[in-house]
Amino acid sequence: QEKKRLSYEQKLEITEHSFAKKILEIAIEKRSNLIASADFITTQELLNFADIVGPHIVALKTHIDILNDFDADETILPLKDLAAKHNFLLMEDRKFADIGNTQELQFSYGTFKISNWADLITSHVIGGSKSLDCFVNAGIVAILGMSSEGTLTDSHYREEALKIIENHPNIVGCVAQNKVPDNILLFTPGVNLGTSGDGKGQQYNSPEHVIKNYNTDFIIVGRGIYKADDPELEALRYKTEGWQAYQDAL
Ligand code: S5P
Repeated sequence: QEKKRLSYEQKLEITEHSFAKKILEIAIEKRSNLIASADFITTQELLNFADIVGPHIVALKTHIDILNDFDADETILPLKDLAAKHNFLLMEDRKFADIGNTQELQFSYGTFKISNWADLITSHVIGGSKSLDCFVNAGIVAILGMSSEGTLTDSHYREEALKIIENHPNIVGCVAQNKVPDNILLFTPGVNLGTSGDGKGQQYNSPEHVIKNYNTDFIIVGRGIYKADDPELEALRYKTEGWQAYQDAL
């Protein structure tokens, strides 16, 4: 018999990191494994979207540096309120990729002061293990493999990256398009029910495909939801499909 995946409850027991525990607790409570990617260029759209899909998601993933009108008071304060109101985590998809000292500066200073508000941050591991020591008081979601066509994250890269990911205490999980060991939470983007690509290299699979084949813990959906005519209805559809696929895999 094929080995079944671990449940979120089982993962909660084996995980050490406080942000890994948090996202698992939210998943169990909301019966959701959905992360919405909110790739908006205005604060108003970002906040509206967060309020609408908030009840259905475990985390909202941002690219805070694409906002045309970012303002700490006008953007971050209401966003934090919405995260508290609807109980979701804030995941800043910064994809750090530098030496430790530079990442430390990028994490806490400049316009966005990510360390002040992000629960989870994404980071490449290309700078080596020590470069990740700076990410304290947040959970790192490390980039193991990318979803885009022609990515350089080949099997050799991923093998070496996984050694770093498995051994760094600040890491809660990774972004990948393949199975990973049970003690690392798996976040999979490149999820869309309507299309197989975007003409710009992005490659899509269904929630069912990634959850069944990679044992994905959390699906990350961007345009599939925020470009829909009714984003709330679409969020519910991805949430339902994602949860059903998870239950079927247990
Ligand atoms: O390999 C990756 C890693 C990430 S974090 N592929 C991705 O697409 N992402 C991000 O997920 C990407 O930056 C975008 O914010 C989101 C996917 O958006 P969509 O509109 O293609 O669903």
